[in-house]
Amino acid sequence: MKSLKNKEVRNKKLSLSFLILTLSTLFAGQLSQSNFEQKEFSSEIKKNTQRDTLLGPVKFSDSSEETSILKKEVSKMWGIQSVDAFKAWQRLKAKGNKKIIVAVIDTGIDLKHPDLIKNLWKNKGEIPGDGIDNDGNGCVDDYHGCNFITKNGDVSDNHGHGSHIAGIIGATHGNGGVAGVVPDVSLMILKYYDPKAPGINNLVNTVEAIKYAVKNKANIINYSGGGLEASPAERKAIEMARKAGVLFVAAAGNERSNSDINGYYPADYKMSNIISVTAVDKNKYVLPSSNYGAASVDLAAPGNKIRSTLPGGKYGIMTGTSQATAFVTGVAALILARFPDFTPQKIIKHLTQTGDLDQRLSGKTKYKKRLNTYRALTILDSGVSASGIVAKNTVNIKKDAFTIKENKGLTTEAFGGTDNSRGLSSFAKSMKEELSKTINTATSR
Ligand SMILES: [Ca+2]
Ligand SMILES: [Ca+2]
Repeated sequence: MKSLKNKEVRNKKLSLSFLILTLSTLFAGQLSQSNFEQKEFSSEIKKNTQRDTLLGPVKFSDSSEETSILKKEVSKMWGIQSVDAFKAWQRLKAKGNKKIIVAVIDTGIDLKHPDLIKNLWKNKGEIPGDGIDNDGNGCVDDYHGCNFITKNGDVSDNHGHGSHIAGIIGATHGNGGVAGVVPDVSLMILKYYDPKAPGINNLVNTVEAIKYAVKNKANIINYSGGGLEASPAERKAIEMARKAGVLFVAAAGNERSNSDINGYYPADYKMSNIISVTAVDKNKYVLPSSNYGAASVDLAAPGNKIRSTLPGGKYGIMTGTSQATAFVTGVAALILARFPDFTPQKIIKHLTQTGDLDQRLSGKTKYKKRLNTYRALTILDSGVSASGIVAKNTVNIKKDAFTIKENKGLTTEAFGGTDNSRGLSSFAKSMKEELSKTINTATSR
């Protein structure tokens, strides 16, 4: 009976395993120089030890042109408004720090995008473009990151998902485009998925990307993807990240499913360095497509019709827990820039304890909290021990869980991110019907 029920749930999960994504592209805004000054890390830390706990209204005292452009950017971004990021940037001067490295494990990035070009991580051990693996790490010319499909530094994005996620996290401010949560940051681009490379094992590439991020001293890993089956190799890689003090921000998934019953991985490994994120809309309701779980999902963040960067210097809208995850990653980077000694566990504590309490999240997330940037940076220790924040280290691996492996009758491109064992947590709307049609091709990994 139970297995039958589980089977039904899984079938339901799969038949609804799509995510509504709308692309509406706009031409790139005029590139202008960002005037944000890079402060010395030490003075930043010193300054940031001052704790502002006043939660009054925002005052727009800065009338500079830069602020004026930023306000225009933010006016088109409901998510940024919703998470109180503008207040944190203006009042606390919380802009992040280039020393904070965020690994974005995704479809790559538009390396030339005016909003992203200044925030790309640089591998100091590698000479770009000489065709030689200078640092001997197995990836040739991995200057801004690595493409695990081609084993080289070509991390260009021919899907759009990765560029979108990178922009939510770390688009620079003030050029008239979009505003990232953390405008000063180093984005390490790790490409695990390419819609134009059929037959690639996304899970294997994911595991390699996690290891790369840890070895190259990323502080935070953003993983806006996942799959229905747990992987010991993936878990081991995230364990390696945990030991190295790397925070792992993971999408709860878009399976319309209760994650307390049906795991989605890596979000649901129940490890102390993983924070699982679901998505809310402008009206602060969890999206019907988003996974939820009173025990499994840690935090909610904006994930519906989110405006960010797209390949070709463009901008557009996407929806899903992927986007929500990127918001949380951005705020985590702001926290780390402000409190450099924070462990992943303490960052998770801050994110989950300081958010906006909302009963609409009851039964949907563990703490009924929605991400709030300003509060995460100003409210300290609310008396809950770090060990009380995350679930115990017990893995509920579903032995019979399965995932979509084949994509019969479809091109890989049309099928989006689910042709292998790890998929993106937001899909193009056009893929919706195709996914529904081919859902019965699912087999175990
Ligand atoms: Ca290399
Ligand atoms: Ca090289």
